[in-house]
Amino acid sequence: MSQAVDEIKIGGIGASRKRVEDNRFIRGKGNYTDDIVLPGMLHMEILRSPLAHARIKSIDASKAWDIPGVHLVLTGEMMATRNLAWMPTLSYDTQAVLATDKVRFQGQEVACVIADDPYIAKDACEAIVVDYEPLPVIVNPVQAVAEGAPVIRDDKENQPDNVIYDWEVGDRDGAERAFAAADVVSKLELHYPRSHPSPIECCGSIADFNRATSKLTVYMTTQAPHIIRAAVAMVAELPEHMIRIISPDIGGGFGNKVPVYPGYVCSILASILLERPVKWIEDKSGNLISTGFARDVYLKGEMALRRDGKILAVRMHTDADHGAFFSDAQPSKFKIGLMHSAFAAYDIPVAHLTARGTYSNKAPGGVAYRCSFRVTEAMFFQERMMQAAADDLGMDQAAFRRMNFVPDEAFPHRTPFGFLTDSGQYAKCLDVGLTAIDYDNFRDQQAQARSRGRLLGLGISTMTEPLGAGNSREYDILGIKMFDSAELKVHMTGKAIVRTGARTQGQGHETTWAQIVAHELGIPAEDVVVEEGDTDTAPFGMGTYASRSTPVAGAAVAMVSRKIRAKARKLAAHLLEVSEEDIEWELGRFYVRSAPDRGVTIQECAVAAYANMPDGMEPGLDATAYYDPPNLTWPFAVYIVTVEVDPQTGVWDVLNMVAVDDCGVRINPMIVEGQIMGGLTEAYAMSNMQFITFDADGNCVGANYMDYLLPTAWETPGFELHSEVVTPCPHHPIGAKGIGECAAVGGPAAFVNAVLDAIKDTGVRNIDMPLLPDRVWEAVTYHRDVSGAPPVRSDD
Ligand code: MCN
Ligand code: CUN
Repeated sequence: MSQAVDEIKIGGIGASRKRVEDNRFIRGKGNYTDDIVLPGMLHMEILRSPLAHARIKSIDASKAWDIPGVHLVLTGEMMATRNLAWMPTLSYDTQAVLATDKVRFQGQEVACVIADDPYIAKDACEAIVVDYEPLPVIVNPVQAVAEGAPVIRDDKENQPDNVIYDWEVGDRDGAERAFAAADVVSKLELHYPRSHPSPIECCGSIADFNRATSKLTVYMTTQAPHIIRAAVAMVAELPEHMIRIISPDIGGGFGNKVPVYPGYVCSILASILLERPVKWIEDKSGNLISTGFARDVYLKGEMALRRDGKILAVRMHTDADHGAFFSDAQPSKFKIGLMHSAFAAYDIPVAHLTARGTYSNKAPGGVAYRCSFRVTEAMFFQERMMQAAADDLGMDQAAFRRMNFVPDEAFPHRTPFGFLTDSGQYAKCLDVGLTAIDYDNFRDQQAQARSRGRLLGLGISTMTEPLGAGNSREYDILGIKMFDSAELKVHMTGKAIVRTGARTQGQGHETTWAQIVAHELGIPAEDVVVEEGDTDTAPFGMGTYASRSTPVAGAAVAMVSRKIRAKARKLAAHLLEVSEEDIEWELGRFYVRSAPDRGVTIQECAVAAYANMPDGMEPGLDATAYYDPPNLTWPFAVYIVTVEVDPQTGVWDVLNMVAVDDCGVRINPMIVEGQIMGGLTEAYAMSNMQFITFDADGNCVGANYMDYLLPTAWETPGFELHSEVVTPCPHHPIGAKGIGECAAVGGPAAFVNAVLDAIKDTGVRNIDMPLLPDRVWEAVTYHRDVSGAPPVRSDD
């Protein structure tokens, strides 16, 4: 009889284990960057530009220097003498650290004050006099390429205009032929507005340079400590071993904490100059106005269709507004991220995508916010286009999708843009979703309601998305290949510590990585401590974003556990006095094949690694694994929403929302559900209420929490989650696929599709997000599309 330990009881894979990190979080005992106080620490505040585009004629900081308690005032001019006025971005562009020649967006960093406390520093910022000469402002790609447009990046050689790149992928001629042969061509044009991650904790850093040891320690909110270490080594020209980046608890990242921000660089330089620790903590308006925006993409495209509903080809064009600096963190060779993952769920023979990126007088942004490199925009366009095409054909929304899905038996499947998808049961997921929402019945209700003047709508979004940023053949950032790592040390008592190159920001890695170790070794999850975020102790990794932790670092945890098991097997053979070939493994225990009662536990092997190893064996039981995934992971999701729209006010309410996610094997089902609910909440917020944009002068409109609304439990609709469909990832060691971003990526289209379905009789094809009541009302009342693209009037 098996004597294996019970996996669920020890908190292995499949156990909805409570999150261990919550023990400290719900007691208020988390340790965030702003909680850290170092002896002799000073405080830094940033002076930001009130104008979106202006020449700097002069900066007079003399009054700020005179304020008691001020230790240092940094300006662009001073940075320039140290070659630090500009820094490289993760997209091979440059970004101003502190402005020298011009300011290029409202909120841009102009000067910094370092003082005894943050209040003195803030007052001193206000005492700095900057003489600006206003310049014409650009807030969208049309203005950026207009005849006679001012050149925003006149600091750059070989930059005669505002175009950053023109890029294309796919088969132009093939698409041309398919469109010529189509029965129906369906078209759609829309704008995916800027959105903002708004984590509870803003960005920040505490730089601590020790002249005696020449070591620089930086505590900061980064999602990717090792990338930051590489960037600091480049910018500050310090050797890597003298730089230690520590990312303590993070109060939400959502992509906001991937880029390198000027505040980090300034606090580091200030600490080097003053030889004292310098803390910079961004405030909420600073965060909303100047850090890591997402999206701001204009998408248009068309679909070539056969009359029976078969999709023959897709063509897409995107205009991406990157703001004043191209600072996206993304795998460098794809200029528009993974936008070309669009339509991966559908069996489409040919596709072509063109993309142009332009500068504008807006904060740099584009890629961050639960997005996996532009996948959010890709899937939004895809699912809006699918609905428009089905409507143009007069076909049922579900039937049209089902007919075009990549069928289960077609994997591995090469998408027309060249990705390889490897697994999924798309039709089955759709069926689960349709049953849950009671599809046929709802369509009847909808027809009846319409006859009484009530507007009900149903929106579907189905998608597979590439999660897991890696393999190193195709993906790199700043030339660094995208793999990840895990180190596992099993102590003498069989307790263990695991470290990875990822960095949890709320996703629960401290809980789930221990579950992977439990699954592989039979060591109870509670006996495994997880540590991430310190470059002096963690093995090298590329950090957490693109939902890559489970696909890459999580895989490394499984692989390092297997290395430990391989060594433990040798120890077991020694203890049981048989040869290794005669040993069998069951969870938590090795035994002799011919005598299953004779066995040793993994804990007994751990003791032996320190106290009774065979002659010639290296003592200890620890290992490191670097994992380079063969492919991305491709989870699949079906989101279905029903809504009622009030034609008098344009207000819409969610009636029901069903989510069917297939992310392969779920390590911790409860955490996965939390991730989905969080993502759906963000999707709802983006589609319904979150409004941040720019007026014609480049003023950021909505950079406060009165306008940019965060839904609370009160506003958030209920979600019904389904986990019936599990298609293991064929190349992942435990069959898991990423999940962190799915719902935020696929969710928005379901909400928007539902509202447009409700008002279908008006002939309106598009309302740009957010679907604010006035926009919906305008569409219903005047039967016209409503654009949300900037500029907006300042009084909107
Ligand atoms: N998980 C699981 N089984 C799976 C897949 C994942 O149990 N098959 C678990 C993982 O072990 C992990 C969590 O779900 O605890 C998310 O895993 P994964 O999909 O690998 O995503 P990451 O850990 O890499 O998280 C990044 C992703 C991104 S890119 C953004 S942005 C985002 C998100 O996660 N930011 C978040 N979710 C967030 N959730 C919180 N609370 N805070 C953020 O800042
Ligand atoms: Cu792009 S938001 Mo997440 O990948 O950190």
